[in-house]
Amino acid sequence: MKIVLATRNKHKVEEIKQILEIYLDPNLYSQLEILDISNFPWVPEIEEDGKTFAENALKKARVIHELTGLCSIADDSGIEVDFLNGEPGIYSARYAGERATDYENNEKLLRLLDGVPIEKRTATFRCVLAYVDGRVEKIFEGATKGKVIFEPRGMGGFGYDPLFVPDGYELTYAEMPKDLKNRISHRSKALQKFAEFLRAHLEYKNKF
Ligand code: ITT
Repeated sequence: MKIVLATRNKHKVEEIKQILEIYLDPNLYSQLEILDISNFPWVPEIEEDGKTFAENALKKARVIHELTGLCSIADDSGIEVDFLNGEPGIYSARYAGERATDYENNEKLLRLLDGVPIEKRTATFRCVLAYVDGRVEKIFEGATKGKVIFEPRGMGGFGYDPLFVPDGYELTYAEMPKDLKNRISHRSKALQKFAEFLRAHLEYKNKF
């Protein structure tokens, strides 16, 4: 079975593959051929003009399914900071501007939280996955709560990882071993639900 990940973010591609390997049994995982947009270089940029993670994820998955004819999964994700009324949220990738780097986005977030004490720096990382195969459209969500610390720590991961300490841990996402982030993250929780769906979906398809 071929699945196209509707993302241009290499870090997401890597994490999604690693997490699916955790949640799918080896036999099922080996039946999947996981592709991404880099396998289809002619696919144009997809504008994210939705008002929610779910709208954006569905749009990305639908466009990629229509253009490739294959099953598609899209991931729309970001961090919601309570003190900033949920910002950057769906604008996480472009918080400091259209082509902003992770460094610039992190700088902006720290600037806006300057002087805010740790107990008020609560945040939620959210991931919404959309699966589209032409007959079925499904949404899977995952969220992980934590805090935004005062300065970046750690070299792993991407995006806001160096600033986020999940509840119950001392390390940032960027300081953790990859497989720990992949077991507790917002993306992991959404993909665990997707893996359950896929297992049931394939069992049903194999019966007929
Ligand atoms: P695609 O749309 O091509 O998938 P993107 O990076 O633009 O790539 P989003 O629009 O979903 O994806 O924006 C997600 C942003 O949220 C991402 O660029 C990071 O800044 C942040 N983010 C999401 N998940 C993250 C994670 O696990 N760790 C750190 N930052 C994350």
